[in-house]
Amino acid sequence: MLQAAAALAIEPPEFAAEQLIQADGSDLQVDAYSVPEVADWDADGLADLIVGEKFSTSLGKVRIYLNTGTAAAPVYATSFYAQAEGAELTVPASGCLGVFPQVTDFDYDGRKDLLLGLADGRVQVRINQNTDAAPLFGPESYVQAGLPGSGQRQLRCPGNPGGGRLQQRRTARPGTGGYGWQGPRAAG
Ligand SMILES: [Ca+2]
Ligand SMILES: [Ca+2]
Repeated sequence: MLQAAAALAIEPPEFAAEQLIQADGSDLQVDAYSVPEVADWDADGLADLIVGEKFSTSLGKVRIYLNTGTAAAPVYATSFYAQAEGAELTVPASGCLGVFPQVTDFDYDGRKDLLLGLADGRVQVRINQNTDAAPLFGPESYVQAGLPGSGQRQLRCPGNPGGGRLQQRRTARPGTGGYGWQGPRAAG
């Protein structure tokens, strides 16, 4: 009862006046429909900005703004685009979404990968085929939903023999309290 009362007494957060993030000396602005995420892209200990954009009527791209300042006072340089298979990574865009990027180690190999939310509702996976500090991504695959509660999922990898379907099982990550996926990787 006392805990419930204490929870009700929590004050809502108050925010300072808005400010626009600066990059290379001016307001950071992508082509359209920015979708930002904060992640340490180059593994130097400083959080960087990863921004999805609608590049054109039918294409979405992912821009990277490296932090050249400090953790407490980030300074962002000019951007570059995430690369996949030797070119700029692009996804199909539509309406008000270019791409919704999420940086995560999807195959749990210690190197960051990209999960990309698409305008058509699918979730694309791009596995990092280079180092964690200089990510370069392989071909696309898509998250497959398994049976509800089964703890299993299928990944579709177009270039993989045998129909391109790979099965992974959800397992506990020792010592982390979290979960990961074990089994064949989508690409690599
Ligand atoms: Ca960084
Ligand atoms: Ca990985």
